[in-house]
Amino acid sequence: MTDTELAQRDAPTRQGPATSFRHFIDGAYVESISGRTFENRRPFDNGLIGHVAEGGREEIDAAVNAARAALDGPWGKLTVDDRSDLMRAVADGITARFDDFVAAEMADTGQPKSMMAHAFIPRGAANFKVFADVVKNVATESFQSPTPDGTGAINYSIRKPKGVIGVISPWNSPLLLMTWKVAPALACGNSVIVKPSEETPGTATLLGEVMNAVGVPKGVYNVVHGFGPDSAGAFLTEHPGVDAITFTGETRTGTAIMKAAAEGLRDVSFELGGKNSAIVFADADLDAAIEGIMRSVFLNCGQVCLGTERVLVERPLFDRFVATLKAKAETLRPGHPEDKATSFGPLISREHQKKVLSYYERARRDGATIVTGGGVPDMPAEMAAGAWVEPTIWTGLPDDSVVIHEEIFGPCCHIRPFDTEAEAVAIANNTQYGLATTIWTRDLSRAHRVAANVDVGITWVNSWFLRDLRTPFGGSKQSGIGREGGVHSLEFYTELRNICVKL
Ligand code: NAD
Ligand code: 6OD
Repeated sequence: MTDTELAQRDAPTRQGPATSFRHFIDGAYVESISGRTFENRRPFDNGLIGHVAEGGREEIDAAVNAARAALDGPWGKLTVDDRSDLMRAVADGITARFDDFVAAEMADTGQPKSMMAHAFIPRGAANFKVFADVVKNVATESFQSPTPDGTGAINYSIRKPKGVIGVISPWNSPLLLMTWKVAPALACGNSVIVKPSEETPGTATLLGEVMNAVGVPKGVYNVVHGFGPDSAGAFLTEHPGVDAITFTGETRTGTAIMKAAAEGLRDVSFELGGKNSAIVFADADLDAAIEGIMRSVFLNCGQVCLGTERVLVERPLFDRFVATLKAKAETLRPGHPEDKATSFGPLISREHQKKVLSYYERARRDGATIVTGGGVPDMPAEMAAGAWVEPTIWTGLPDDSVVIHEEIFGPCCHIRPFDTEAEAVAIANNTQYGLATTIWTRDLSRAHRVAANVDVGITWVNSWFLRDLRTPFGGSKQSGIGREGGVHSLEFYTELRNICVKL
């Protein structure tokens, strides 16, 4: 049997009531060495999807060895063109298994099927296509240097892969966020060990089948499941055989990972939390602003790092804006992810539901006016055990409320009036985070001015989450370290080496 046939034979079974999610190491699906597994449950009804292998130090060792051997083997010898072709094949492989990816992500996240099918899964494939092109089209620099003997020298640089990359990803858009890192890492010639979120093991596992099917050499893409502290996540970041770590998740997890990476001076790229603002000026196209802010607050049940939790509205528009957003929010329909009428999914887990509801309670205690929501929706009995919360809008919170300063990561926002542009910018910047903002105005000079003054890595004007994958993506302040996207990803996933030739 070939490796691919073996891996296909060993692929996670999707028949019967429970699916197993095994590690994917050295091109094959493997059981938990310790025999420990944990449950994976559906957020919309808390039903069991299956059991996930829990990785420990031995699995991480095996994955690091496989990843290192891949670099020393055929993978390390491929030309850029060959790698680029393989990345395109991976993209096509995801598309060929589109329904399986949609089903896996939908089960793990509980979000509406339409959202998976139209946005998040196609983006997983697009990530591989974009970086297949990027690596083929980037030149390196060259300098001519004078020398005392007059003959001169030429300097030119070459890019080398960093080596074995640890990829630690979150649950809120699992395939998109994981491939946003895996695709450039592989396109640049690295090998990867992915530690997907314990909440969403599905698509990372499935991607192993695609890697084998299209002929990515074994050991290039590895997946080890598990948790963070004292588990696969921490063991991966602590492993001396991991050359660099790319992480998306909470800011405090980033702090722990950075400490681990300090040992051995390994490089990190961090995409972290946010408490993003939207700034709506009175001259904005109200319909467009409402439509954009509906998405930025409620898409993915508010679990988007770029999402808006603080809406600032110029006073003359304030009452109308609040009433219109309330009316729209009340049209959101929670329901089964496969139901076409569903426009609103659950939170990722009952644990996260508890956290979000604690902020709903805190807002009440801090004196918020609850414009809409604030609780748990009535769901049909078969979904009542799911992690549901209501879309929620507040006004009237004091500026020092934790609800305004801490990332909630739920379908909620506070709307606050402002009177001047300077005040809006000051409020927007009054946070430890600096990920994204969205500005709504018809005055383009003002839009450019405000965009330059809000301290965030990503600003949208009259839009939100419009992504060109060639652009720099990342956060300011405590929202991240480094930029990924287009050629910027090459800065992290490769090392530039200078070669000086005396003529
Ligand atoms: P999280 O930090 O709890 O977990 C993310 C990943 O890190 C998981 O795989 C987890 O198992 C792992 N992990 C946890 N502790 C670890 C440790 N000590 N060592 C190694 N790995 C560890 O984040 P989450 O709850 O999965 O995701 C939500 C968070 O991610 C939010 O804060 C959100 O803003 C952020 N996020 C940021 C971006 C961005 O681009 N800036 C994108 C998406 C999500
Ligand atoms: O679109 C992307 O590249 C990206 N990193 C999105 C992040 C979404 C956060 O939830």
